[in-house]
Amino acid sequence: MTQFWLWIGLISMTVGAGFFGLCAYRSSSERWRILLTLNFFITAIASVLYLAMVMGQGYAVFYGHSTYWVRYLTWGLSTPLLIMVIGHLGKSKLSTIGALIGADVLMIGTGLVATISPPPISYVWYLVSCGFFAGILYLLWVPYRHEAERTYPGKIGKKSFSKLVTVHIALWTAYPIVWLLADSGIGLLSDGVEAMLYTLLDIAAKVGFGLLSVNTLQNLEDTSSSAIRNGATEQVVVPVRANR
Ligand code: RET
Repeated sequence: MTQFWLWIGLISMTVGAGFFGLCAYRSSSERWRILLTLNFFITAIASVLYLAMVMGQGYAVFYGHSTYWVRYLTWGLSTPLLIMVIGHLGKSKLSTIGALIGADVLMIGTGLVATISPPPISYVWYLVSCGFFAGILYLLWVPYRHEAERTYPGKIGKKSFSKLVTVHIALWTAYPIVWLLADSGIGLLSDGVEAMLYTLLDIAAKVGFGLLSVNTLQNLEDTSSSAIRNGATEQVVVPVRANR
């Protein structure tokens, strides 16, 4: 069962990377190219990870529990890119993106230490990692959302960023829950179910979230261009009236 889900992961990530890569190559504006290139690398990193896991690499047994430690290595690379995607969409301040990436790297790093430590020390590291995760949730929900809504005032901006942040938080929150239920934590899930859940989460958080980010940029651009069109009409109408 584990092998089946790893293959599903490899195929989905490769298709996703091909799609985002092709779109990035064909994109007409810099804003789109940046977004699609980031999504390409997020899925490309994941396909490399799944290829390694399909071939039985990056796997080890620590203190009686088995784990694909290579996941943490690739999460350490792909999650900062996911943060850059949302920062790019919201035109966030560098200080906000920097804080998010800092907390993220520490969350994944301490999560890896939790995974390779024996209990009860593993739970101490798990809690430390959850502390950094709580920092990420705060940064996304408060400063990030407010900055983005200030950049895109109006209904569409508010709706787009609330949806983006809510989906992001919901998906990311599932990872520590799986960790706790799997062999790394209380051991309630078999290796096959763990592989299935992580694969489904990875597909949703990388390919699904990538598609959502594309949809969000499309909505934001549609709103900005209709605002410019409305503004332009007023500028044309006003001088014409004044001349009469
Ligand atoms: C761990 C265990 C320790 C506690 C916490 C975790 C959080 C992991 C997260 C991973 C997200 C990964 C994504 C990958 C996509 O490329 C390390 C499981 C809080 C949030 C989105």
